[in-house]
Amino acid sequence: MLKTSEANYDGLIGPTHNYGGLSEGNLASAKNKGLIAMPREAALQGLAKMKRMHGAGLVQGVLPPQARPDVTQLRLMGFSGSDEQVLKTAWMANPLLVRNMSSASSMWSANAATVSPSADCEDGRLHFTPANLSTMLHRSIESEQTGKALKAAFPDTNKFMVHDALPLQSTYSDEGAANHVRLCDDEGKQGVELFVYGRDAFKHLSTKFPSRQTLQASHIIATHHGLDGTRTVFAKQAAKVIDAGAFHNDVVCVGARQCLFYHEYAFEDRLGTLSAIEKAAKGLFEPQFVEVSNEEVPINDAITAYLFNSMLVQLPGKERLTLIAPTETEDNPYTKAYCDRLISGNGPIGEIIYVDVRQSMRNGGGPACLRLRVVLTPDERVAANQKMLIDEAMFETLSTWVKKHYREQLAPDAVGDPALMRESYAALDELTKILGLGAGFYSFQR
Ligand code: SUG
Repeated sequence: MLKTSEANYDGLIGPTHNYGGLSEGNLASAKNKGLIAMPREAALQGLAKMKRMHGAGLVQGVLPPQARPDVTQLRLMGFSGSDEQVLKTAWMANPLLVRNMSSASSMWSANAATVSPSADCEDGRLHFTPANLSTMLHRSIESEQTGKALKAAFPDTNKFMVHDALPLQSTYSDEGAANHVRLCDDEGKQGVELFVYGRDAFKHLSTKFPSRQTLQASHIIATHHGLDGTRTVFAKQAAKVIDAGAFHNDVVCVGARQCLFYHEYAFEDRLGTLSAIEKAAKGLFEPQFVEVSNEEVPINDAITAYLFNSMLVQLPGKERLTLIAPTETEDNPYTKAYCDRLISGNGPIGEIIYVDVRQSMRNGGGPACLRLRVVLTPDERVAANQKMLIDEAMFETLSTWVKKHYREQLAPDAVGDPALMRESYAALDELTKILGLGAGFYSFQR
């Protein structure tokens, strides 16, 4: 019998995947700027992770890439003519703008939206708020299409509520589920939602690097979703970890079920945060805190090896949780030694699986960045768009599609090439049918 469980919706890596160095404060993006990217390999790595999760017994969904370059945006900037003319003239006038309009960044679906399971929401529906991603230009153009993709994946408005993104203004900066953790006894029961913000927009900035999530945005989302205030916690991310390169909370913290796994430096007020979680969970479950000290894993190693950007999952048939970590965590002596100790102990995490998502990692996107968690009751799962779920057959179809359409290599300047635009749009046009997205899903189809 089906039971309520957590599905992962991964962002399918798009054909313009490249290293543009567009994200200030994201150390990998800055370091790898200008490298030759491998879009085909990147997309296949992402699909291999999805297949593995499906094979391990989890519900696995997929969200389509967005159309890039985003010619609609370039038109708003004043460029006109055919799509090719728009791209050519924009590239001549302002290549950096075109680079921003060409990123495949919607692959990091942990930033697609904040999701609250129906068990937590007052109206009993599953709520989504697409993230406005207002801090980074190349990401600030994602939310409208994300909303459409979520509505295509979760069409029944009696069961699902897809809100509009918050206004595109810095007070409301929102980066979605990457700054949100849900803890619970069992996925189907009421849980505790933890919102981690980098700054209070009404106070002075305290970080050198951008803090992309505001307290104000988190408050509004919790209100829109109809969450119970006594079961909701707002915690400030430590300024020093943002400046060390943790541009989202999910670079230093991940949680699942009763377990919160985090670096000791993650929160500005560590003890206050833990006791607020304990208070919010009272009567529901006993939180289990797995804290990693800076002595065991120095913060800089935690960030470069992306230990906490792992998926923490409850695999069917396993007693303890499994950490799906990037291979970079295995390569780093501190994080590898820590992981070995972790699973030999008797805490809530009992197994580690390392996955290769190196192409995405070079842009600062680990296994957890690539997925949006959606808790689905059996009814909700049936109501979801079945064509956007991955099984063996869909994995084969999508792998064949990638091999047919994607370039093997891509230098950042290739995004000014109209041929790449034509290839990408042709690929996405075919994808609309594969995923049952409906005609006119992409603006170039309208
Ligand atoms: O927003 N990188 C993404 C990585 C997002 C990772 N997501 C989570 N941690 N949940 C970002 O910084 C780099 C693109 C470039 O430089 O070409 C980029 O957008």
